[in-house]
Amino acid sequence: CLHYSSAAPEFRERTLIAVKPDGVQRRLVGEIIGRFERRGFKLVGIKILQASEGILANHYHDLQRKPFYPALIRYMASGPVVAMVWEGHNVVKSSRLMVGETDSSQAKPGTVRGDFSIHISRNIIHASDSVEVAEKEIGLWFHGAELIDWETKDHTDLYNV
Ligand code: IDP
Ligand code: MG
Repeated sequence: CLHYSSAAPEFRERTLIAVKPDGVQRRLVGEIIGRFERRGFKLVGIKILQASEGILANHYHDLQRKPFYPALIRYMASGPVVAMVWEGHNVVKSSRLMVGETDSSQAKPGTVRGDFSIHISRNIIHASDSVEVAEKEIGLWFHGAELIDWETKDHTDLYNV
């Protein structure tokens, strides 16, 4: 039955996507949402916020000792961020490919970074890099009640079930 199929865990993977302050400033929010929508992923959470130092320190915990860390935190706090949760089959892996290489000058055309940015320090967008990290990041940026479960009616068009 369609209802149970669409609820299967393999179609319920989630990732955190964030349009960084440069992406918001450059009016790229709609463009980025459009790419994820057209791909077939399902938007289950979205908000605009001024990220606090606390959330950013947690989010970039692993990069704390990097020389660029202070500049990275200043960049991420320089304006609002649009945080989103997208859901679908292999969304973590697929969204990393849609986002492109960290260093924008290495990012392939057709990717968000490869189409809209030229430097590693202003690379427009964040995407979780693994399912485990995605779960942690979603918990950091969103309250459970902000994530909306909804059934897609085009499920058989997107997946072979
Ligand atoms: P990712 O965003 O592609 O996952 P990470 O290595 O996790 O890349 O780094 C997180 C963010 O830190 C990058 O998106 C970028 O904004 C910033 N960053 C990473 N490496 C550098 C660097 O060498 N110089 C300046 N900023 C960097
Ligand atoms: Mg990363």
